[in-house]
Amino acid sequence: MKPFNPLSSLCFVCILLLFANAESAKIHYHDFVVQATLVKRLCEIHNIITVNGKFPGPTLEVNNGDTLVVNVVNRARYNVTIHWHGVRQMRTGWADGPEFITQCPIRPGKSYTYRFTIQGQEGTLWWHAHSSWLRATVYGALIINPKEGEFYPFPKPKRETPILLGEWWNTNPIDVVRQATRTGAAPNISDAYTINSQPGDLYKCSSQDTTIVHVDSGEINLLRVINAALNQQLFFAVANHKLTVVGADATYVKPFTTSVLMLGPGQTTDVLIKADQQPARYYMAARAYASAQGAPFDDTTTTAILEYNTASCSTNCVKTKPVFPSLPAYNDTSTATAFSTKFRSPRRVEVPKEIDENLFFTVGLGLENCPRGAPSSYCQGPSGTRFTASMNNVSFTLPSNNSLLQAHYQGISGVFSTDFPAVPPVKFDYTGNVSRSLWQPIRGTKLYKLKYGAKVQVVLQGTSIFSAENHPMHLHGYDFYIIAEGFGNFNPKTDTFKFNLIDPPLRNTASVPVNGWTVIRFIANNPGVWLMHCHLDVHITWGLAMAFLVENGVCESESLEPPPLDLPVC
Ligand SMILES: *[C@@H]1O[C@H](CO)[C@@H](O)[C@H](O)[C@H]1NC(C)=O
Ligand SMILES: *[C@@H]1O[C@H](CO)[C@@H](O)[C@H](O)[C@H]1NC(C)=O
Ligand SMILES: *[C@@H]1O[C@H](CO)[C@@H](O)[C@H](O)[C@H]1NC(C)=O
Ligand SMILES: *[C@@H]1O[C@H](CO)[C@@H](O)[C@H](O)[C@H]1NC(C)=O
Ligand SMILES: *[C@@H]1O[C@H](CO)[C@@H](O)[C@H](O)[C@H]1NC(C)=O
Ligand SMILES: *[C@@H]1O[C@H](CO)[C@@H](O)[C@H](O)[C@H]1NC(C)=O
Ligand SMILES: [Cu+2]
Repeated sequence: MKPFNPLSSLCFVCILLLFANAESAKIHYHDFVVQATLVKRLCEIHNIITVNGKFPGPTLEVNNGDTLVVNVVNRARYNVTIHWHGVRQMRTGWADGPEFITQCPIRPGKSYTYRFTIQGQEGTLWWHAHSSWLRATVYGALIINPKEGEFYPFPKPKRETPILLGEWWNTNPIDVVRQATRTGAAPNISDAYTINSQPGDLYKCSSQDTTIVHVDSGEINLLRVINAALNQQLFFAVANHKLTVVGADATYVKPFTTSVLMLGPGQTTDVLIKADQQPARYYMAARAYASAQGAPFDDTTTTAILEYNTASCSTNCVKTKPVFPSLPAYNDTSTATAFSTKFRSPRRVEVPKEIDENLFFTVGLGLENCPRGAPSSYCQGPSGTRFTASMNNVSFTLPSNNSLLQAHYQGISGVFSTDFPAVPPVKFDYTGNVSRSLWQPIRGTKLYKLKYGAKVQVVLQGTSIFSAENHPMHLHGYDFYIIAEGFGNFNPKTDTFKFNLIDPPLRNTASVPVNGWTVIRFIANNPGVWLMHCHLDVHITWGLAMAFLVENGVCESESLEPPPLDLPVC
């Protein structure tokens, strides 16, 4: 670490910033005990991993500017870490959570306290385990209200309801991913989707426990919809009711009305729903947006019930059958696109204009040839291969004896390299019929280094290697502007004109269209090591990830904080 000189004039401004904005902020203390818990779903009892025995896990509610101190105690038999999805974690990368990226895992019997402050974010985020596939059951909502004395940019709704969309396996999800890693085949698809952890009426043994959202006629409810599913983009709709989108990923958006939402895993969408229909019972339902042609997927539908209070009855009365919403076809890419291109910031925003780092990353699947001498049981992918995935032809491998952030901070070499390519090593027709000779990426733990304050543009280009599909790309430690998206190969000559540099939406997870591309921009003003990855856990398992190493700026307020004393070691 360079010595910090507070007298340097550059740092003067930083210090002022450091002490501004401290007044009404609160500190919230929580204990998260990660533990095995018996739950019954789909007629079977399973021992799942939860936080505090709750499924979904506890909802955290704070105000913008508050600090969270969460002591995570691991009483489960797996390594675990918790990620605070979408929280900027300014200078507090140690609290971000992805295992072997910003920390070593919390081993069974151990604990770690995450400390971080919410700065300038309002709306809905969530938290989830970020080790192996534990997030299948270890997740919950993180609600950020405006600062005290400040208000939503829309009339305060009468009620607010978190709607967590999840995915359920009739078996241990850790066994599912371990089997896939052992065989190289695609992991088993799930058995159900869930709303607030309940599959709902359309599944066996589930009607009793269907999630019910009560409303009074005429009132407005704010639904905070979170896609916590492991491997599936989901459409969501409520019968007979329009939804007014007012926020996403904890930023406000220019309100627009729609009858259906599409969320990739990791994304949140805040919608206002007015109880302006006949008092009755209406289904809210979610099911797959499955963009990959021919790939198997869970085609079941989860439901909850929006129940007008005058239409509810407690005993001795027959409940009317709820009205069912119309949902798009599983492969309805036009509806998904029409929805995602409606997002705008509420007003003009400062999008970085002069770009310092013009990056082009391909994202997609691949197949790895069976290593010489490996048993066929190890190569159960298509034609005796193993599934893989990559960005710019690098399939990301996690270190196993250190975290990237610790290795960076302590200057330990041999854990990662900083030669992640700025552009694909080979240019080809990304969305065409790609030659088989290009399908096998290399493996590596490669980071891309960014100077503090660099203005970054990344074109995320989907490939059609093996099969094209929509990838929900998530960047840790940042929100980014989504300035354009489109189909086919990105063409800088013709597509640059489509850039929205006026009022693009600010998000932490972008759905890269199937056979298409998305362009994002951000300023690298948060030092640390930040994972960028597909939020389909099946794809991150195969290596669809990379990480940025953002250097410190000149003064303390632009530098990564020192690690907490209880940071787990490997
Ligand atoms: C995955 O599915 C196959 C076929 O149905 C089954 O034999 C196997 O046990 C499943 N794996 C796990 C981990 O449940
Ligand atoms: C969607 O699937 C249906 C049948 O499953 C098929 O007829 C249709 O062509 C598909 N549409 C697209 C855009 O792939
Ligand atoms: C840590 O792992 C890396 C590669 O995974 C290896 O090169 C390095 O020698 C290991 N370091 C120690 C201390 O085991
Ligand atoms: C794709 O290209 C290969 C040769 O590179 C050819 O054998 C195959 O028929 C092509 N497939 C399609 C659908 O055009
Ligand atoms: C990825 O790298 C491997 C190994 O060099 C090469 O065989 C393959 O063609 C490359 N694919 C692409 C898309 O660059
Ligand atoms: C648990 O974490 C330790 C590092 O702290 C690692 O060595 C070990 O391989 C991990 N176990 C599993 C099952 O990933
Ligand atoms: Cu993906």
